[in-house]
Amino acid sequence: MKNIDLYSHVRGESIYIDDMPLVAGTLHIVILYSSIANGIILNIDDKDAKSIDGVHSIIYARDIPGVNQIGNIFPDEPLLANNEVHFIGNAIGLILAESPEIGIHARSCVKIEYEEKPAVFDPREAYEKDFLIQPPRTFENGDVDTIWDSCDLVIEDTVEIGGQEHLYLETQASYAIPQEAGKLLVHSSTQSPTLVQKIVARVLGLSMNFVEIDVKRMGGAFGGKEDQANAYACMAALGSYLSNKPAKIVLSRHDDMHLTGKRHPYSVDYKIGMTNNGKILGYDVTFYQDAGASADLSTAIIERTLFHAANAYYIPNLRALGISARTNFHPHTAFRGFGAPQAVFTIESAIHKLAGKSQFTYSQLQEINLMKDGDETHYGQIMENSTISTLWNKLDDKFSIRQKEIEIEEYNKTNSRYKKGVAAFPLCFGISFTKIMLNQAGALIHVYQDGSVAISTGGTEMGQGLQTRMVQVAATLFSISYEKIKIEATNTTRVANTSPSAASATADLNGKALENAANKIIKRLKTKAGLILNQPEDQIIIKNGIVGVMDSNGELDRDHKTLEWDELIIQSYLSRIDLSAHGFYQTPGIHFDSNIEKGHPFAYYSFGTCQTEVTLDTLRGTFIVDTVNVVHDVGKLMNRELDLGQLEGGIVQGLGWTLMEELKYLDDGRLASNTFSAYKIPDISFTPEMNIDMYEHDDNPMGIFRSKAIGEPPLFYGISALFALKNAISAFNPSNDSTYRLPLTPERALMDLYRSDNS
Ligand code: LUZ
Ligand code: MOS
Repeated sequence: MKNIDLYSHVRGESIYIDDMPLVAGTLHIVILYSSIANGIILNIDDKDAKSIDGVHSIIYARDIPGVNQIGNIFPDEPLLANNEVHFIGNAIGLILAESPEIGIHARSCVKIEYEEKPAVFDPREAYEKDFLIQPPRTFENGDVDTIWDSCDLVIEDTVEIGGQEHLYLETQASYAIPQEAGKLLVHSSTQSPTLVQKIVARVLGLSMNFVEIDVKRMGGAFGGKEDQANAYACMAALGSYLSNKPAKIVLSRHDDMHLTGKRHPYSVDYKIGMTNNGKILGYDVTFYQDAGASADLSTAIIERTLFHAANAYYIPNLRALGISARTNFHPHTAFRGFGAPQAVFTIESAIHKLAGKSQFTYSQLQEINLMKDGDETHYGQIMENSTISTLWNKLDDKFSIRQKEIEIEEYNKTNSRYKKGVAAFPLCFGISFTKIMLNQAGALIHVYQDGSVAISTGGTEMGQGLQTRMVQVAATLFSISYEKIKIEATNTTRVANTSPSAASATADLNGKALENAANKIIKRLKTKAGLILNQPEDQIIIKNGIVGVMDSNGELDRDHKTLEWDELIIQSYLSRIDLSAHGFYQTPGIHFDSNIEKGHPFAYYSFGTCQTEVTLDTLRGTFIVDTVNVVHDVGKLMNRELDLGQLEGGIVQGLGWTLMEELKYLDDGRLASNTFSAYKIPDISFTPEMNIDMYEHDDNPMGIFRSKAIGEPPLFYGISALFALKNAISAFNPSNDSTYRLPLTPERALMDLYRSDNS
């Protein structure tokens, strides 16, 4: 099935918030924000700004009718500053103007005086000063402290990991429109409609049933709109509520880059030990997470870091400590992978470093330590249905892991200007929200009298194709044509209590809720059809829009009387049968006890392997990623085009994180890489050849139609490129012993090519 948005996307006809026709009287919001990283506001002089023609008003914290608090997990984030500011970009006031241009001009006329305070930009320093979001957490198994004596090789090192800007094509946006009797309709570019509803209601002092959130689609999100869309929806809602006019906010790219948090930078210490036969026995790792100025989702993200400390390996003695430290940066947030990429990069760095000090290659150590069914993870979940060894073997069969390394060694012997590098990589990623409570979803189906169908779920469309998949689910279950089904915008009045569209779990959760709703309607329809066809209802079958009786093979009996779908629907309607149903799903079997940090948090795991080859120009430090070869477990393939879209997009986004995208801040904490020219993301000419092999099987009942989650896992493949590049650098400069640091940009590669020590 093709993406249902294909034609409107290509023709530029798809509607995003900034494309919506303006309601008369709409005011435009421009945010007044802090230009210092930490301090107290002494005075705001906005007289000149207010006197500008077309400026309606300027709103501050004191004008908020409800609670000035947008923090969800922790209440530590005011919507608008109460005297204090904690990062550059901290919102102070909202300028309501007749056009965005007038608002921007007015902003330049406001003078703010501050008393500056020292700021902290380093999570280790924040930890020393006890600036913590929550007490550190430890996940542990075995006995790490005593295992080192049993190891033949023990190393310790530090890893530095950079953040990543989401760069969704559509910036943060919201449009609030007053309704009658005090109700408010808020269009929001959010992954989390219910969270936005809850926080808007809190800020305005309304109950949730006075706030309707509507999400047609987002122009990309990548985690950046899981929590951070809240603020902008609240701003539009507040502007609208106080002015009693429609109010709209669409961030400029520049404001979006300054105000919104990124993927979390981490600084990590580890110790790892193995035996002479390559078995890793112990791993002790401490993650210092740079959370930024408020909690946002940082605690959930560090939790996922701890879960993924061992990636796809079995390590019998492991201790992972997670420190979420408060700094004076924009609050960092969810980003595809949600803390797991930092964990996976760290364990891969440790294994790569071990390989360099032993007689094994990196890929040999990876293979020796792969997890097997029956292994217990450090958080207590027993591995089952693992395909990781199968995938590794398939990668080897198809792309010859060791042989490729030997070919590249040969190439490097005879080439000096260009050096090549290759690295293989296994991935294990847990599927489910780590907060058990979030693993629920609802759906709503209406079948209309003419046989057409409207479906709604709590999932949101961000370009990933969720809506297409949901139509496919309904069409398959009813066995009618896709054209008969229309999917509605996600709206809190149709489906309530939605979980964020996140954690790669959206199609599973909402698809299964939809399945639950569809089955209720199908059951009623079969009862009616049984009466019409004069057969027991369990003998009725609906197949490709035809309703009839099953033959001995369970197929439609062509010799028996049949009727069309549309005819069954109208007959059911005339018999006063309910043609609507609500469906619900909660993931069964998952649990976690955070007192002992053990449980079974994941419904299943996503597995995959890849092999990446790079070519490095040793004169310039520039490189190309030649190929990324992938063998990925997709379960029972449901939609090849959509899965391929996620695989290719994820790989390229992962490569951007590891090799190109570098966030640069000035000494005062100001983001310097605040434009597309200063912050480089992969473009089409950077995109490597990708050979993607989808490994298909039938063994995943926890996925929708036995498929497997595909949203986040492919991003991790970008990690292998960094090790391939490191190998290419070492082929030229064997004495290079530089820090494991991400991203490894051309600039850094050049320095590593000509460095002579660990400087
Ligand atoms: N969001 C969330 C996520 O709230 N919980 C999670 O476990 C998660 N995992 C991945 C991505 N987003
Ligand atoms: Mo996400 S990082 O699945 O919003």
